[in-house]
Amino acid sequence: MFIRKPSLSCCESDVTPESVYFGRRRFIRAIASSAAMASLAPPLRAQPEDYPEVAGPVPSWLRERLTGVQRTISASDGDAVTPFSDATTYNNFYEFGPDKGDPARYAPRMSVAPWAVQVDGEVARPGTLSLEDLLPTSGLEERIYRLRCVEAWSMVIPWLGIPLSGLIKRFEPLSSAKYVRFETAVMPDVMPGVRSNFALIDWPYVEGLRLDEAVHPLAFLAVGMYGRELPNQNGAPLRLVVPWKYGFKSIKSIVRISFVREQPRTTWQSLAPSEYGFYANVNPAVSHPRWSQATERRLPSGLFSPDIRDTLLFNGYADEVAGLYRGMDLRRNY
Ligand SMILES: Nc1nc2c(c(=O)[nH]1)N[C@H]1C(S)=C(S)[C@@H](COP(=O)(O)O)O[C@H]1N2
Ligand SMILES: [Mo]
Repeated sequence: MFIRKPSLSCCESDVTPESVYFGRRRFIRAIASSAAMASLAPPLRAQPEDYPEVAGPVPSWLRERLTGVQRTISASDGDAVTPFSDATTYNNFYEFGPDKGDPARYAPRMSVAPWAVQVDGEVARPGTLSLEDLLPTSGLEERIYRLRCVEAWSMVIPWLGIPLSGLIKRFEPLSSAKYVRFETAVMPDVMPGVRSNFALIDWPYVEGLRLDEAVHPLAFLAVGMYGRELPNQNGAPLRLVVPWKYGFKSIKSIVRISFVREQPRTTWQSLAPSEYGFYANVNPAVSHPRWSQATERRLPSGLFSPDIRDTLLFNGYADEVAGLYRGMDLRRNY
């Protein structure tokens, strides 16, 4: 999602040879039941000590809650987890710059403790909560999900966090609440991308979901990954993970959650409405205007031996989420 003024341009998938569009069809096998889960070859659970320090000091209460997370739901179809070093050095976080390496370079300067989240709009219980109050004292889960960027690359990441639905229920949305809107922190002092405004983005970065999407059991709020806290470049201390949608929906470093009546204007949709929609459901049959979405490059992927795979409808989570879009024209609602 590069800017080549005045329009946005992606370059990654332009190099994908057309021949690979006709690859093998994979069967969709996702998070159906724990029995089905158990039959998948589980990836090894990551241990925190396997990974180097990439963030500032982490509050002890968070460390405590992150350790001892037992339940692991693998909805990655048994695919290998992407190495930590790739997931933390190849990032999109435009606040820190346009290059994939910029977030790892600059985001560690962001201070994420203490952190507060404002909750407002059409809810019975609005307020400003510290991250500590936002998280349950126990019962964090691990979810291993595929992450598919609209730029046609993908990873498999083990997140730690909570289902979004539980949090939403706590705020008691009113019947007038139809959408949930999320905002990222704006910290010009430590965010070169915000200062330079190279991307023409009207900060803060905004994302949104329909309320029924937001309470779907797969929608997740992550506070950690790979058995440890979130590195800043991955959206510390709190980021959304919506595995059936393109990665830009999974907004990072959230400071505000608003319950609203109207469909929110989201960042990429505002920048290039013909290229990035509100729904942004992963769909191999609906091309981006400038490149195909039929296949993706699974990272890490060598230049001369790219790991090209067929993209799956709803990123492989169709059995779970297709019902949310019954009767909708997915081509129009891209
Ligand atoms: N605030 C904010 N959130 C963001 C982005 C961003 O630029 N700013 N990029 C999005 C995009 S395009 C993707 S693919 C994912 C990447 O997440 P990762 O770096 O943890 O892999 O974050 C998403 N969340
Ligand atoms: Mo993305």
